[in-house]
Amino acid sequence: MENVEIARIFREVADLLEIQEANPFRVRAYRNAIRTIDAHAVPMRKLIEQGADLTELPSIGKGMAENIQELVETGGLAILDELSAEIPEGLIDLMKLPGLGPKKARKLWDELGVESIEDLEAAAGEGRVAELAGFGKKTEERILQGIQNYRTNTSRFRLGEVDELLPPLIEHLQAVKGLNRLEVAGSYRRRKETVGDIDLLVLADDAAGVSEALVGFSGVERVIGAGGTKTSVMLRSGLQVDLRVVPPESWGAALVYFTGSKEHNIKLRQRALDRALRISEYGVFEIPDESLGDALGERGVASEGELVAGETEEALYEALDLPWFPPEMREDRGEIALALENDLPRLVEQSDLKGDLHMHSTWSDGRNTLEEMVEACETRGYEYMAITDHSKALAMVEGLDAEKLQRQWVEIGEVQSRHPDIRILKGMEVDILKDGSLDLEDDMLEQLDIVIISVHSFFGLPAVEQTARILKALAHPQAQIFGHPTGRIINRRGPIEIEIDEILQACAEFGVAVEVNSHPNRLDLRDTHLWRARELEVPVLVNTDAHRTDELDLAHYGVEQARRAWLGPEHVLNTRGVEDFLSGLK
Ligand code: DGT
Ligand code: CA
Ligand code: CA
Ligand code: ZN
Repeated sequence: MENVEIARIFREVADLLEIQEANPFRVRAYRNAIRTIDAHAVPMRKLIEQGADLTELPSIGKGMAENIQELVETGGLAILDELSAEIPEGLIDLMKLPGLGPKKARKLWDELGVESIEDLEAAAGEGRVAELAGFGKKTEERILQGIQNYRTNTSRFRLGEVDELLPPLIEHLQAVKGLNRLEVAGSYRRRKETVGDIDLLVLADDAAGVSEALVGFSGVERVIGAGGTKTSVMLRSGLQVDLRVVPPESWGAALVYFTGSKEHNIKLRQRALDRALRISEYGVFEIPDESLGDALGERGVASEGELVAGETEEALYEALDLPWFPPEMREDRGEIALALENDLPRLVEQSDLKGDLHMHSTWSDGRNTLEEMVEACETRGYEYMAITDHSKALAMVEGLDAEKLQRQWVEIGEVQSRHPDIRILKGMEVDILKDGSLDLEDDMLEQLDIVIISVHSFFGLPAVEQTARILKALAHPQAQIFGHPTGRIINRRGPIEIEIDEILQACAEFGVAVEVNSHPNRLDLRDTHLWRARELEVPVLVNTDAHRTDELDLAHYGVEQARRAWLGPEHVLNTRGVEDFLSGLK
């Protein structure tokens, strides 16, 4: 850890403290320390190695010296973890925009309810930012420009971001006369956790009309190319959209081709060639005898041959003696070989879920009351659910200690009697402390129906230490579910350093289930890790970690990642009825 990194982390702490409107002296202590550290020629780690007394440096008091020591020794800072857990993640992003410091971010949060870059963009687009005292029209313009630059620099979009950006465009296109079908293909359709660009396919009577409509969309920043059946534009959000107009007899072939993945397509092409067939985005064609083995024919032009299939995906696959593949499976991870040996597995679906076992209420950092969460789960047709508020280590979100937890149980009892149709399980998201112990007394843990254990601090521990910490927590007799196991926030915070295979093997050994946290910023465990969990027969739960009733609807993102790992309902514990579910937990 170099001085610049220490300074950067302290700057982040100071910003977050300022957002929190913490004591100004505390904020200043960090800012002054930053100046000293930035200016010091010798790395702090060297000084510590040499046993120097850091408090002899200007503006470094005892607390600051301890912080530096903690950073150098562990790579992380508990106070930063705590602050990040308390403040909406999106708000931290706001401060990466030029001209937006903590004071302005706080003001946007307080007065306009802005909690993310998307919120800010919407507010600025409606002119609401300019109306705030201290902002004005110029600032608003600078903010919009800043958002654009920020997006171009983080080049892949999270699936959840795309789901916010796409609907207005799709609505706009669907208003075009004679547009018969529209489908988003590419990685978006395969439900990859991040998306590079958008591949739109349309079936339309008037190709030029669709192209014009796309170019004329209000969110377009510039046109990359337009001509014939292909149009590409860059949206102001930084998202590129490639649109193709497809003839009806090729619809299925285009859908397969542009859904990809490229690797899946290559396997299909090979299989076609083995059958003397040629495959393209226009269809599957017979290769005329005279040009066999020479895809370009003698005159250097592809001789088309007879169209065998192309109108539907099913027909295209059938021409290759293959079943239709769910898009999530089209990653060339052995799906074709699997199909040749067996019927494809029935993948888990959102409608299989019978309960959600990870959510917060106003008892800790949730927005809705416990009863509102219960009602929302009932509305979604769940048979059971668990309230899993934070434990006391997350002091700033008012995590629950034993006494408060017992008071929560009284309320659960009351709410349960008012809502007899859904089973409310008593749960908690218990922090894994730095030493791997759990943040709640054993006798309390024993009384809970659902114990999720999660990391919310010391994200920066070195791999050996981090793995040992988690292994110890997993071995606790009351640990049932490992929540958002890697702690990553996509495009923002990397995963904690753990030996994932060792961890999953321990889960299998101890009977601990792993969560796929469905929040599109997390998707944790990710698809490849879920794949390994399946191999090791570690039970999986699809949870939302909802902090508001509407976030209960995010479950589909978790289901999609489970499908990418070929998980069926038999692998996902919360597809079972409540008694079976509970007996499947440790
Ligand atoms: P992305 O946009 O980076 O998230 O990933 P994709 O999978 O959407 O890739 P993209 O947008 O470059 O292309 C869309 C699909 O088009 C891709 O999944 C498969 C197909 N494709 C693109 N290039 C090739 C190629 O060179 N060969 C074959 N067979 N297919 C391709
Ligand atoms: Ca794409
Ligand atoms: Ca593309
Ligand atoms: Zn958590």
